[in-house]
Amino acid sequence: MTAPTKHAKLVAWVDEIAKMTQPDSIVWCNGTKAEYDSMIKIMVDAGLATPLKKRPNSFLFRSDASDVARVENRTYIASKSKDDAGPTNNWIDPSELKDIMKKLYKGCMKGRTMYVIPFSMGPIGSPIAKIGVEISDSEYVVTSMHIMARVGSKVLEVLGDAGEFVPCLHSVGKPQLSCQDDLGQWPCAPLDKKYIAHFPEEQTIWSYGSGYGGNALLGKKCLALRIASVIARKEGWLAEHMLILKITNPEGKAKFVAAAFPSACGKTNLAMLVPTIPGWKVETIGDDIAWMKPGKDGKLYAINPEAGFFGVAPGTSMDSNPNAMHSVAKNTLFTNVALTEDGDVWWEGIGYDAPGKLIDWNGKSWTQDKANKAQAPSSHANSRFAAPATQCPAIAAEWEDPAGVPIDAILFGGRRPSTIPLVHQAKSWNHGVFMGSIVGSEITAAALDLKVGSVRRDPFAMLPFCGYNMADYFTHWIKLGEKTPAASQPKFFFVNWFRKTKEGKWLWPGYGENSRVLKWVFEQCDGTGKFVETPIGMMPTVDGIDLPAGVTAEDMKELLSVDVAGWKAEIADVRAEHYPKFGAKLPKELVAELEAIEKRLG
Ligand code: GTP
Ligand code: SPV
Ligand code: MN
Repeated sequence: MTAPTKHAKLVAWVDEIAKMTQPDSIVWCNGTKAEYDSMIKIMVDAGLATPLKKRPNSFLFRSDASDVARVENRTYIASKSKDDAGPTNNWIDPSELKDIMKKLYKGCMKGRTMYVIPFSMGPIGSPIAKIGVEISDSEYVVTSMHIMARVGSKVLEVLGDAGEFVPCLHSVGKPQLSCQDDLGQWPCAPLDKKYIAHFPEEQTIWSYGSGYGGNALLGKKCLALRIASVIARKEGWLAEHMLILKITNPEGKAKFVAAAFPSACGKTNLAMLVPTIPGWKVETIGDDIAWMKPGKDGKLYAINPEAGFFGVAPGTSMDSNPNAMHSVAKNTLFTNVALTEDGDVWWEGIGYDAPGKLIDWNGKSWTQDKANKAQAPSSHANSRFAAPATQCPAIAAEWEDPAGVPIDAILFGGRRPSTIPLVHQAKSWNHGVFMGSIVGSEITAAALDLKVGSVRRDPFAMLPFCGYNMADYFTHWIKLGEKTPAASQPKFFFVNWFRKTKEGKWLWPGYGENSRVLKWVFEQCDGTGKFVETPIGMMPTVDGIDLPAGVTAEDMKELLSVDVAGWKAEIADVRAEHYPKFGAKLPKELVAELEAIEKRLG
């Protein structure tokens, strides 16, 4: 196929990669529905995709057991200097890594088609958007990119013959086989051959051996977070692992909230929340990534660079997240959930019992056995749906506005069964940066190689996604605060929906009831909230947040009190274990915040 572009650099790169990977043919993707349908047909014929009778134009995929999530220990920031990757990233010398990967890429697309996927993160042609071109030998990647990014000929038009793009190379790493030859087996390489590599100085991404999510859809975590964070630091803006929502009070006054929670800690759910408080409205702008730039008025303006949701399936129900359920009613790709006999999907926490005999995510027959608490789940804990953002009934009118939305509040959060209260507010920008820098959360199934359940520090929910030295990232945030006039600064909050009782039950009902916390956040931004000063920051008074049904006054007191002993242990851990990782690069402002909170706790 001749290249549908006169962009010499792009054509030369595609040539070079084709010589190395030796595909049977090359297809330039145009982003049309016909193209999408033809890719789906290839995968259905090859036994890789199952059409879902109950959901129009929707398909189920089952991946390989080694390929169900991001793999953090196979993800690399290959900057020239190790110090630029910093203490929290995996680093290899870029030329050494390229040598290793070139050997793997050599001939790796034999028997397959090489797809060239031009995509835009952010509305096509908008000054805030970034263009990437992904080369991939996976039809699953092509169709998923159609949903998650803006793909096709229009992007090439904007690129012209000399526009800038981020080259993103991807292979599933299973050479000598076509999609048909995969015999219905999800193609990928074994774990020790998987590499998710970033070359920040060249702004290039090389991914090998995985076909799943953030490892393979390179516009998302690789470009829009790891590479974009490097660009953002240089240019004075922020690329963050944050949802963006619009909240409107009964009087029609709106505010915009961004929130950074680690993977599988509730961003999609909060972004699509249906408030339980009458008269309040929440609308979705983004559920995973925010690019925030200071506007002329000094405020941070945020856009969602994505075009779809790649959301966690388990736990999603008409009760917990009806907007997500409506979003996945059609045109959706499901991966690693269970299949029902009548051609629908099912997963743990979907809100009703499994109807009859299912096929689980491993492809085996599975019947629900409620008496057996140890029964293996039908769906992988990190099973996901990919659905177009336009299908969300709560999508905000502003969601594609290239100007972005002015952010009033930034929330941090994580899964913390104890110590961290339901909500507290930072006293200042730097206190907010301190809060972000110490985020801790129980590890979830969103990464394959980590021990689920143990608490780890995940600063700004960016631990797996910051493309440079995390200490420099903290400094970048501090400096941005210095440049932002006080009146334009967002307020910073820390939330925790995941407190548990001694018996292991949730202390807070979460989901739609989180609107009560959002209401207090709104009021604090407006100066009308009821709050008290505490050693850890501002907190709601006992009557500052209305009690949801089922939460006793005693529970609420526990949710809204400062556990001084717990906090002393928390802060001692920051001083002894967390902050020392960053050495001399740790900004002095954060040390000052640490000393101040130690003093306030007594
Ligand atoms: P990524 O896509 O990995 O970045 O995840 P996310 O941060 O968007 O998390 P998501 O909203 O998909 O939620 C992950 C899991 O947490 C799901 O199983 C949800 O049902 C559950 N969850 C979300 N919000 C709440 C909440 O308020 N309370 C409780 N108990 N669980 C929640
Ligand atoms: C995450 O892990 O934060 C995700 C899923 O959003 S993935 O796209 O696979 O990174
Ligand atoms: Mn995420």
